Amino acid sequence: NGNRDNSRGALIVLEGLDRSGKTSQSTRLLSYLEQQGFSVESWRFPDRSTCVGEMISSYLANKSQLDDRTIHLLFSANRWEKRSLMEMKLRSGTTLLVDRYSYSGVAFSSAKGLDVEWCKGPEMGLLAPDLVLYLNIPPEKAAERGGYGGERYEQLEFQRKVAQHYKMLCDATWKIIDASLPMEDVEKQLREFVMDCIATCQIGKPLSQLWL
Ligand code: Z5A
Repeated sequence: NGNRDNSRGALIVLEGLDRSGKTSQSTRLLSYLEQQGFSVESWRFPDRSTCVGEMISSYLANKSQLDDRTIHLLFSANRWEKRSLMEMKLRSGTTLLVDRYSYSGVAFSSAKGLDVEWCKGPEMGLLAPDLVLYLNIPPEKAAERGGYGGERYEQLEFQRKVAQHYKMLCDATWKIIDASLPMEDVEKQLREFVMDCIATCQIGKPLSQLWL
């Protein structure tokens, strides 16, 4: 790839509740695509390695308290600080597999009671994903997987609300996958969607902006 003018990498996002299998599937997809010879990277949000990411991490670990709007804006800023790098990678032909993105931002904050449109505001103008893989799992079933850790938001009742709020964000770029199936079956479905998506980006699908 990379020899046609408008050829680019694909922006592929994995979304879903805590324990839905995003990290596992993104690792599997990464090695599959590497084996196929694609230029590909695996990213995740929050990116805890930046200064903003450290503030988010401390909040999630309950080591600091922040107003709901403040933490919402920090999650968003954490995506904005990676936007130009993201665009550069995509334009140079690298496909990005991104574990959580703006949909997590809006679903989690609106599940706390913030207005959905207000939540979308700071996400507008970020790069729009070419494909969103939503790993769909009943919150009860996700909770059974290894149990929740001690982070904020890792509570069944709250995850139920988040699931409802995710549903409101579903658009044409979403594929909903049954994530309660065995890992191999989930992976097989994801591979097909991903390969199709990469092909359309290679032939020059333009990059677009989110929610504008
Ligand atoms: N958050 C936010 O509020 N606003 C934002 O803008 C963003 C995030 C970006 C931290 O995210 C929190 O930040 C998150 C949302 C909020 N809070 N919650 N909840 P994070 O990314 O750091 O944490 P996470 O996404 O919740 O990660 P996770 O716990 O690692 O979940 P996962 O990646 O989806 O699952 P996994 O690690 O691949 O799998 C979990 C376990 O299930 C593991 O033992 C697997 O072996 C097992 N598993 C996976 N798939 C299967 C299948 N198919 N069958 C059986 N068992 C399986």
